[in-house]
Formats: sequence, C-alpha cells, structure tokens
Amino acid sequence: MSRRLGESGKGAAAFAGGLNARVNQYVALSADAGSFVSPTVRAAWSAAINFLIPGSPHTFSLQASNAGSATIQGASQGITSPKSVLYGFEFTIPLHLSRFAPWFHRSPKPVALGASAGAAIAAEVQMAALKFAGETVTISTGQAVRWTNRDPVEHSVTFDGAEQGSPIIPPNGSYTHRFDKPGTYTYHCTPHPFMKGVVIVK
Ligand SMILES: [Cu+2]
Repeated sequence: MSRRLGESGKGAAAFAGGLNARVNQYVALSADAGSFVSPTVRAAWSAAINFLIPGSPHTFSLQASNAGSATIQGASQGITSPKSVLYGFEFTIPLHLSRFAPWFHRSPKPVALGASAGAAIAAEVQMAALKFAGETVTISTGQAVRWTNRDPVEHSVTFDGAEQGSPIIPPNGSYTHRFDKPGTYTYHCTPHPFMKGVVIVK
C-alpha cells in the first residue's frame, strides 16, 4: 500500500518492479516502473545505463525518468512533478575505510615459507596480477624454486599431484620448495584455481 505524498488518511495500492541487466563486465542497464492499481496519475518509470569505471570502485550512470522524488537521485533530476522526461547522472564513490588502508600502511614484512634444504634456488616465480609469472620453469633434480607473492591478496602453490605444496602465502611472502624427483609438476593456487603453473624437473 502506498499513499501519495502530502495526502493523509487515504491509502492506495500500487505495484512496481525493476530489472537490472548486465551487458558485459563494465556496462549494465537498469529500469523500473511503478503505478497505482487504479491510476489517477501517470505510471512512473526510470531507466539508466550504468558504467563501471575500469580499475576503480566507481560507477557512472546516465539516467532518465518521468518521476520527481525527494530522494538524492530525484533531486538531481528535479523535485517537481515533471511533464516530460528528465535526464540526470550519478557518480558513485563507495566509502570503505579499508579501501584507503594501503595509503596508511607500508607493504607487509616479507615472510619466507618453505625451505630450499641447502639446495640452490634455480628459478624464481613471481605471483603477480593473479598469475604465476614464469608459468613454466625448468630445473634440475635437487634444485629449488622460489615463489614470491607480489599481489595484495593471499596465494598458494598447490600441486595437482601428491607433492606437498605451500601453506597460504601472504602478500610479500615467499615460498621455497626443493624438488628431489624428476618429473612434471603442475600446480595451481587454491584461492584462485585459475592461476596455474608448471615446474619441469629434469
Ligand atoms: Cu592466488
């Protein structure tokens, strides 16, 4: 039940609905409409095209509506009941304090996990931008590989076979593993299974 603004006592049933459709990673369309069940005024509608600004937490949308309202969005489009379609835009700035945390913290202390057990580190693999950079490395039996996490998120080196893998590797952490048997060791990251790599031990 809904009542028209400024009128008291009298209730009136209304129905409304909306939809949001994602076109691709960066673009979405949204629309809604509402009307009283036995309308004495026009149905209200609005439509918008929304853009996610790549590499940022912000969205920008272009909006059109025939409805005035006292919301922030409505105020940007005009409060008085318009006779025609009004257009507006919206720019969102999500405020999560944690988003700004990197400004106030130095990069975390390096943590070294695993051990080369006296073996030479024959290959370095960077974990950066959710990828193992150096997807395939080739070493000799008895040598070690060191992985270093350059991302702000945790990764792991988890072997697809029986080989013991790493614990969770924090940002700026590294993991060293010695390979004692020849073979092809495929591995992935447990938090991000799409991250994949191979160590070939000859
Ligand atoms: Cu990962």
